[in-house]
Amino acid sequence: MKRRFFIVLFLITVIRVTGAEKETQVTVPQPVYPLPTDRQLAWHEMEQYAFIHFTTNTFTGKEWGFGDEKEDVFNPSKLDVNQWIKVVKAAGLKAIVLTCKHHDGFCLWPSQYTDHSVKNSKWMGGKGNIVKLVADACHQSGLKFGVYLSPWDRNRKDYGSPSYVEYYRNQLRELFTLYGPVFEMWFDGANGGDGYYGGAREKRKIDASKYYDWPTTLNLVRKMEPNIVFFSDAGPDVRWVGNESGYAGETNWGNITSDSIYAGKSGIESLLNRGDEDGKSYIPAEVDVSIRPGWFYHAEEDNKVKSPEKLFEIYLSSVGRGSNLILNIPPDRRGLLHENDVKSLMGWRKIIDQAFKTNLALHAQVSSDTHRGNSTLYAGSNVSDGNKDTYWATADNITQGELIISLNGEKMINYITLQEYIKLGQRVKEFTISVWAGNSWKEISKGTTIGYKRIVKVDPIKTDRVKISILNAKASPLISTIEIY
Ligand code: FUL
Repeated sequence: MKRRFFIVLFLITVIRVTGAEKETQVTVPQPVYPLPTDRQLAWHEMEQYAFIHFTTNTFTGKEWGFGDEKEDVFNPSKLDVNQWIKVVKAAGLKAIVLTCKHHDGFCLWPSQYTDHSVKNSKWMGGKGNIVKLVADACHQSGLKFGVYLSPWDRNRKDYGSPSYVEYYRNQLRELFTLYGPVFEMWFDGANGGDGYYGGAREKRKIDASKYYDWPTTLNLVRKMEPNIVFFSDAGPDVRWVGNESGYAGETNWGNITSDSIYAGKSGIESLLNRGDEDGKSYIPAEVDVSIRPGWFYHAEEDNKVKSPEKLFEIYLSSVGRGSNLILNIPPDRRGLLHENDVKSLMGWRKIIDQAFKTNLALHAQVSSDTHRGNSTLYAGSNVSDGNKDTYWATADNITQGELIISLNGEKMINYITLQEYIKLGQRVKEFTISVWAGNSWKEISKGTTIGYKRIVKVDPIKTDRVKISILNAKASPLISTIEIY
């Protein structure tokens, strides 16, 4: 009897010890390469910001200035950068990327390397500096500042020869030393060929992949601004999404192989739009789109400003598909964001605030059919704890799993937001969403990739339980957040 008692006690202890060991021995999931860098992760968190297109085009009515515009035409009558900041902030945008120089070559700051700038315009008697005004106002108000400096320059006489590349680099040195910090640098891939070119008025063709010698230029900027992200067709930090209409692919991988997408190559739009599951680098897409048909302000487009509803649709197909949205709002000839644009932006903000007001999943009870090492470290509850650094994970060999979120009673649901813990690589390839419909599960949506964020809009439905099923993944799925609205 006594012996038996000791054997039972011994067994209980062994089971307890192995249980506890299991808990502590459970390993962190292996990364699935390629991984995002810290600066890309910080960029993801920004989600949406403003693009500001402003140059002589605003006053000549063009979209692409030829390069022969007189400096005098640039003359905003009531420029107020603080109005821009106020609107941008109220719209929930986190930064401004400014066209410091567009293809026409006119510089919005008094560059020491050219006369083709604000210093020779009538505006403020040649003493004005738009870049400084915007950079300072952004930094003072907690917005980030980004630089667009068109590589193609239709004004410069030496465009196409090596001295122009030196000119371009000198301007970058100037901008980054005088107006930083800069969070993003936008390298436009456009190169239309013809231009003024110091009076030559001819067509010039360059081989974009060689002429600019990008590695040297990027190195130079990176030294001045180590945390900057570079946008271009090919990255290296952020890629173009392949269209200017406001949507990333329904399937959207951050991964892509960059040597297949160098700037200037045509026919790669759909690859840029969707990325590549097996891509060798992590280069997520940024969605650039204008609130108006054109990138620059034209009075005749005052009634063609995108509606709040259209902007919300764009939000769902950009931020809602794991990309960042850079929304262009061009100032008018007064130097103000036009009333119609402001009205649309405020309406858009209202829709977003309304749609994502109460997260029904926050701190909700979550159960899963499987989780890594049976450890609470990787339990389903991590997706509803409001902490993006904890996540639900399965064992290494398991690429499927279910999470059931119990709501506090029956609720009407419209949107479900899913996020992967992408620090260890993007993984999910296929998922479904179901709701409990009285006595069985009803599938209401299915999708492919999740990535940094996926917002799924569903037909409004009442339920007290939502099930997320991961059907396929590159490796064990890691889900950090589920929100339900
Ligand atoms: C394009 C440019 O040609 C447009 O003018 C605009 O700047 C847009 C953002 O990029 O490539």
